[in-house]
Amino acid sequence: MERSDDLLRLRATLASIAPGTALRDGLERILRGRTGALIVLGHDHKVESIATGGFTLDVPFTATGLRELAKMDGAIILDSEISRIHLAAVHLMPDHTIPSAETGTRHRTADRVARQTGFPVISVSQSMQIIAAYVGGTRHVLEDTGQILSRANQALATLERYKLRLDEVASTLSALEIEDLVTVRDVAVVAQRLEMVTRIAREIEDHVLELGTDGRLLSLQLEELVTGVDAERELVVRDYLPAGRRPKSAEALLGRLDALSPADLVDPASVARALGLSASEHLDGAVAPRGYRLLAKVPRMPPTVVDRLVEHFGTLQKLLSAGIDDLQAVDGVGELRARSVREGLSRLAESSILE
Ligand code: 3AT
Ligand code: 3AT
Ligand code: MN
Repeated sequence: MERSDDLLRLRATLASIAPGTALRDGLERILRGRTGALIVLGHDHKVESIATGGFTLDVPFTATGLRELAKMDGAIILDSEISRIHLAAVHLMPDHTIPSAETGTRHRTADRVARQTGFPVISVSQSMQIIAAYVGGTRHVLEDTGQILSRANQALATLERYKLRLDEVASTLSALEIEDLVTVRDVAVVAQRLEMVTRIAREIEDHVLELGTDGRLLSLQLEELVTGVDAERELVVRDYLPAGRRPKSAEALLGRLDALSPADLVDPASVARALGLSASEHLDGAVAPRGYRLLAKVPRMPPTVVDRLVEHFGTLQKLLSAGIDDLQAVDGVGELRARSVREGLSRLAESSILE
């Protein structure tokens, strides 16, 4: 998914200070020792140019080493990989004209150094007993595992509900597709549900990242709920890509779905517009799928063969009425594969009778 650079860097930083990492261990030790710290995660000439005093160490990074060095005043400079400690007890003098809303010399320095050097800076506040990460212009305060887990579990419960609803509307769509009764609304509702599931899953992914080794169970639960959702989202878009649009533009439409505001996402008409389905006048207009999504449910079907089948037949209805011989006319489809397509589609048709 599209994400801004700052956000990507924040995620990378949160991963490097998540529970289970040596850096987090060191930060926790500093917190327990009731001293503070100012730690720059990167070392180059830019950092050197604003650093005065201190000691050059250039030793391997250890959590205990970090804790000992934090007893001294000043900043600690690590390398970006967090494998070495370069300098300690350094006085940092970032450009004081860089605006910062932080108070306290430690936190203002952390903020300015992060903005000026582009490296993440971690502060451990002695007076407030909190760990914060400064990345670019953003500040992220670390929460403890329990707090994050309780929010993550709430999100997981929501995801479970969304997923149930998605499964319902998706199987309704399958049945309508087979009977050739699909309307714009049916497609929009499935796309909407897929998008909602994707968004909440992303939120949980952020929690998983921040939880590090404490998030392993959560990660498994998430994985189980969202397997195949990304693929399904793309297949729905390709199935109903307006005629005349090149297959490449499916990505652009996914981007538009992604960019919908929460208010627009709950409105099927907005979702339909994002999918390029607005030309079909209104939500009750009939539309027909190409067949990508249902073909993907046929076991052992290589994607290239799916593409060729759709290219050849054009619509799911034509695929459904194609005989073994018709299917064999497609490049790469021999008798065996033709039979498995035929049987696979028939089985899908039988199992998706509308209630
Ligand atoms: P102590 O002997 O510990 O009092 P120090 O030289 O070790 O002094 P610190 O780095 O511990 O000094 O800083 C102590 C406080 O002094 C932190 C901050 O509130 C204040 N301080 C230090 N440098 C400045 C500065 N340039 N401008 C404003 N306040 C400063
Ligand atoms: P706390 O929340 O009290 O930890 P603070 O922002 O109030 O942080 P202080 O002025 O109390 O910060 O300074 C605490 C220490 O922060 C002093 C020094 O070890 C470190 N520090 C502050 N400014 C700098 C700087 N420019 N370079 C290196 N270390 C600094
Ligand atoms: Mn202070």
